[in-house]
Amino acid sequence: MSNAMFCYQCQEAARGLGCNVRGVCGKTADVANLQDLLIYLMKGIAAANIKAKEIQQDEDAAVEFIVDGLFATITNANFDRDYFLAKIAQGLALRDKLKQKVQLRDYFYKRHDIMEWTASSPEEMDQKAAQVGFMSIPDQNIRSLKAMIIYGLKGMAAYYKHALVLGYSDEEIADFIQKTLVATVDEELTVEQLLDLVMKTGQTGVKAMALLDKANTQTYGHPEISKVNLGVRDNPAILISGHDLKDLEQLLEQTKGSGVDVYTHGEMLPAHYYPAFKKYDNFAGNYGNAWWRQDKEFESFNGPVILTTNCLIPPKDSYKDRVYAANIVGFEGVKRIEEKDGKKDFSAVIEHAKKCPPPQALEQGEIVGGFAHNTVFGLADKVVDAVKSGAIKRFFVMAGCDGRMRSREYYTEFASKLPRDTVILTAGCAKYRYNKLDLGDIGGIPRVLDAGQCNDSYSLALIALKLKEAFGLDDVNKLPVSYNIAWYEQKAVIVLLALLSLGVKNIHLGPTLPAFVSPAVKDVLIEKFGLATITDVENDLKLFMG
Ligand code: SF4
Ligand code: SF3
Repeated sequence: MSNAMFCYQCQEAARGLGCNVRGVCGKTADVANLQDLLIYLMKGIAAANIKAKEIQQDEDAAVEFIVDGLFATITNANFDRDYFLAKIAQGLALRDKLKQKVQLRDYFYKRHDIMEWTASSPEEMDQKAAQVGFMSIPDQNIRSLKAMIIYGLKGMAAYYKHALVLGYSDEEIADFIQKTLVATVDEELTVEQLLDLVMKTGQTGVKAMALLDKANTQTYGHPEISKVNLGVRDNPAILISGHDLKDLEQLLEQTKGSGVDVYTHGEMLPAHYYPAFKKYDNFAGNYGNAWWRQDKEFESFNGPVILTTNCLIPPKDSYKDRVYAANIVGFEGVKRIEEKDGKKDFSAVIEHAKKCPPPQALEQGEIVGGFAHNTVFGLADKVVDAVKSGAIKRFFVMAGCDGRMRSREYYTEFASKLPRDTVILTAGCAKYRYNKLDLGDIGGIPRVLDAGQCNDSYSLALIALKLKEAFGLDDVNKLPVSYNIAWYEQKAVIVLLALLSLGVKNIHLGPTLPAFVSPAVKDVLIEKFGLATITDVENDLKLFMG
């Protein structure tokens, strides 16, 4: 098993370059390599499935496999070697089955290694895994663009998966993911062609986010302005984290009347904004903050914790036996909640909760959220009047992710020093850097408008487009809106590409630019889109407020 790896997919990449011994996230070298191998294998599955589609022999299982596989390789989703070994064995069988179906047909990748390689033991998988990562692409700029595309696909797959579990699919998105995965094998693609593919990834990202928005709002109603309790009650409880609303729905149904409360953590907070979940008396509130504080917060919660998606950090022994993983989440020794016929049985978690003391209070009070597009459109007249009267001078889109780095204190300081006639539009776990500051309101409009999870960033794009229409402008960039986005994992990559594809310019991305952006690619992004990073609060405020 190799103890060398290379991963530069997240904002915390070691030294701003990449992790090469062990991930800052805790991912071991063997798992990082197996994730690379899974991506490589999925290119072969996609190539065969695309060909099989021409003779109506394609498999839904291939799309599901690819979507899950991409999702499982997102930062802080799955650290489990056995998960990836099993997935790779399963994937090889799937690829070979598809190969059989299309064997008489001629196609470009027929003799390519993505179709030919095989491994029958963990050792052989480890060996192959060490050869197929991004470092196998010699040219730095080609590598950078292919990485941007693959990471964008990972984010897209995550959003698409959430739509799929709610019964919403889209052939165009599924085809795009497969074709684009295969395209990254093509050694002939030029920088220009890859840049074009980056933009197409962004455009399809918009479609995936729109589909998820439709799935969520048609299933659970439009988010509405809601107060969320931050304190605790005196009952045993379960904490649910990640982004999967269907898991939450099933948990609420199964805990109803059991005497066990349910609290949200991290990115599950916005679930409180949906009308469908308000009917559950035991849906008690939100506990804690963003993902990276889970090592302390899961400890003091006292009860079991369910991780439905990223972000999981390697659990401490003191609470590891209380952690349950669902869907694509995995960690060695952590119990799994399996799914049968689209249903999950949480009874073991509920029984576990009953034996635990109630959570220890971290804070008190309430926060307000629920400002997704439908709510904001309802306030549109008020907002437009406030802008016209000068009561609101500027909007700041501060969506994205939170993370461990000290430099992220910038976002708390930035939010608190923003002039009082500005409004923050947010989504994703980045909000925890300022959603508990008392920033007040402007004529009844709160100064922090939370649209929801990172999954709901689409709302922010719709709001910008609606404002453009309300002010009769021909270009979103003429709006009094600035973008100061914090990123961490690959869902933020697809959000960024989506915004770029919608023509949004001058986005500031921090706390640092991605390690996978090479200097030459960075120059292109600066020149074409005005992409920038952050400096210090005083400077940036001056710059943004012009
Ligand atoms: Fe490093 Fe981030 Fe990759 Fe983890 S996901 S190995 S922290 S670059
Ligand atoms: Fe957060 Fe992991 Fe990205 Fe969904 S939970 S925004 S980092």
